[in-house]
Amino acid sequence: MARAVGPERRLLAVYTGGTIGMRSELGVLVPGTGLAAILRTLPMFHDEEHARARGLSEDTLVLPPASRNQRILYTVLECQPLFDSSDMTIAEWVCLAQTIKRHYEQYHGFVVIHGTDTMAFAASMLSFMLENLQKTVILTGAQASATPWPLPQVPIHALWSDGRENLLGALLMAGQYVIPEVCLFFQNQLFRGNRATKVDARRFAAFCSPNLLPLATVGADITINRELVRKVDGKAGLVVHSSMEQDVGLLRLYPGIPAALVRAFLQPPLKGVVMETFGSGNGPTKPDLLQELRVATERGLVIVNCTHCLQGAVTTDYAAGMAMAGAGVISGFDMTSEAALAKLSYVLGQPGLSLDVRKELLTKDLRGEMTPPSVEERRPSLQGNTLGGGVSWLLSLSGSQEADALRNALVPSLACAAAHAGDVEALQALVELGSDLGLVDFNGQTPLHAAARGGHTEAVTMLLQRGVDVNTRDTDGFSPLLLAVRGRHPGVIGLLREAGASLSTQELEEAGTELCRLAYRADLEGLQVWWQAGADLGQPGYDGHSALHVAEAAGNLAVVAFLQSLEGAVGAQAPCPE
Ligand code: ASN
Repeated sequence: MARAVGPERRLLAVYTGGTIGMRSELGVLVPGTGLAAILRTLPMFHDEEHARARGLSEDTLVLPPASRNQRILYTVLECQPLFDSSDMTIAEWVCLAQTIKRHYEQYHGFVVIHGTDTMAFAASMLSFMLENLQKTVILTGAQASATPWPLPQVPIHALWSDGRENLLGALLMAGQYVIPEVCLFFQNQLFRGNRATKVDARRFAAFCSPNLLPLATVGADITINRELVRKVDGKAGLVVHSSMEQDVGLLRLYPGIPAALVRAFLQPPLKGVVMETFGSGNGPTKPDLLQELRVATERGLVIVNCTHCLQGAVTTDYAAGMAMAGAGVISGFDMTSEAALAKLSYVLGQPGLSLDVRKELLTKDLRGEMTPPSVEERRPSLQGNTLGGGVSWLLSLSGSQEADALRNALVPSLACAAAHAGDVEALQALVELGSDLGLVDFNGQTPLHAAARGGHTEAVTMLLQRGVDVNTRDTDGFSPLLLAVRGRHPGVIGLLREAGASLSTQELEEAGTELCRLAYRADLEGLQVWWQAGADLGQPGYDGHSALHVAEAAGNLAVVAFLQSLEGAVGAQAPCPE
């Protein structure tokens, strides 16, 4: 961000419509043409004397001097047709972005005069469409004028119009400063466009930026929050992304929302949805609703979770938030719904990307639109060790093919480490980065093996919900179930059995000797977990003796009683859970 230098700063003001230029027709406000002609008659917007002395062309207006040795000249480009912003769509905003691109070299900065109703959507869309912006783009407009109804004249003429102050402020900010972002100026505050949202239908303070301080505040002095303003990205030229996906939608959950309604909404041709959830990203945990979400995300529909609260971010603090993540819904952190919708449209509109890459992009801050939790916050249990530090660094990399390849190679081992530590949050972070938790590490183990070995029921549940195969064998032929038996984790064994896990013939045959050893040592608990896993406790050991023979010979009466208590004693297997 810098103070603009030079005796003359040229701006293009693109007038798209909105209350600022509306006229009253049959008692209602409709977009009005001729804004430039009106501005020409208002001394605060045009210094006719200077224009004549300077020999400026008819279409160029000039502000009275705002500082010594600098004049702000501007041209109003009136769109045809003009819109109440309620009628604006992605197509109009693409045209707007292309207009800025067409005039990019001729002007130092741009002001977009827009209706307030969808201005936050417009600012968010433009922020993604305009990449490598090196010049200031500011959207502004007016609230409904406070002039008694019906309006005798256009609001910018009306005595109580906020439009004059807003437009003048936007022209001054864009003329005097280089703020290489899409911004929104309203009521003396300059917001990052994709952080702003409309919060009032009548008051002049119509917008706020709930999760980011204003970039600048205008009072007797202008205060710029320099550390917040984005830095220009080298010398890269402006790129306009016109291929925005139009099949994106916004769904607000409410208590008791029927699963059938959610299903109806999530149908093709929809490709992406911003889902507004309760509080810190929580939603109903009804299995039928979660099932609809899961089916949709598995079909490739991208769902981004945004809180419907004005302030705050999506977390997985609650089971009700974790359930959303478990259904494949991506966290939108502290994005406004407007920004999330625009980002979805941009990310899904990019040609030639895989679904995983698109999902990964959605979790990253692309235009200052969100504050993702720091890597450390996301993976608390991986802090403090060398693997965690290195991997955190790698996961934060993007853009280079080598970095992506390296990261993909490390993800299975990292996922296994997280699963073995029972770190569901780290597993979730990997999911949000687009990682497949069903991939195997160098031992042929999936994270489910690691979670089972570690006895972590929560991690096992999450992995099973994500569809990790319950019967995968590692390079030694071991299943997650066998590792849970060896680790003596009855809770995990129960979950795996419910999910359809069974010991293989090889695992069962090899169990005989182990069962005898346990019987000899009077290890009742050891025998019980084998039984719970579905082993035949009558399986003979290497010398043909069964566990019961060994227990009797060793005089281990409790073991004998246990083995005999199993229906028909030896030979019985635990019933498989339904
Ligand atoms: N309906 C108007 C619009 O968005 C509201 C306004 O600009 N204040 O175009």
